[in-house]
Amino acid sequence: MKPTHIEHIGIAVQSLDEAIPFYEKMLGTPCYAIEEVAEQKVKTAFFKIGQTKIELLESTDPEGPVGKFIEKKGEGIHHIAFAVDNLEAHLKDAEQQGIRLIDASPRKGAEGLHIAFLHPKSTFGVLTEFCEDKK
Ligand code: CMX
Repeated sequence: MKPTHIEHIGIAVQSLDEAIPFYEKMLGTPCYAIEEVAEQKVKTAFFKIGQTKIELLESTDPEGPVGKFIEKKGEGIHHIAFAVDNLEAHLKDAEQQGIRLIDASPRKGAEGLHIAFLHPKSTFGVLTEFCEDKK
């Protein structure tokens, strides 16, 4: 496994309407995209900081992963995403090292990326995402 960089940091928020203006001011850059990912039961908003993005996540369903996270832990950092060149190979490698996979094979995430999550119980409490941009 050898990620190339931190692709994004996901932050769970109650309300994008409240969080977007705050982050625009704090980061000094506009939110450049808002996208609903129905399969993940979230609405996302993106900011670019150098090579890395901040992804704000608002839940669209209390039973979705972000809805449950906020209910349990409150707003805050939800996951960290590493960019990789060969997602399938990284997943195989992770599995061989005994890391518990949430996604055994890649699926489509926001911004057309191919993504897969590793379970936080086998990554020292941090929900970890690998993502690959095939464009
Ligand atoms: N970070 C760290 N720990 C987390 C966590 C997170 N984001 N989400 C859940 N956990 C922990 C819980 O605190 C709980 O720990 P305890 O057992 O010690 O209390 C444990 O994981 C189980 O949590 P749960 O609330 O019972 O939730 P589930 O097991 O049903 O689901 C998880 C947890 C991680 C498997 C699920 O959230 C998941 O599949 N996540 C991946 C998909 C995702 O998060 N999508 C949203 C982002 C999409 C995007 O970026 O586009």
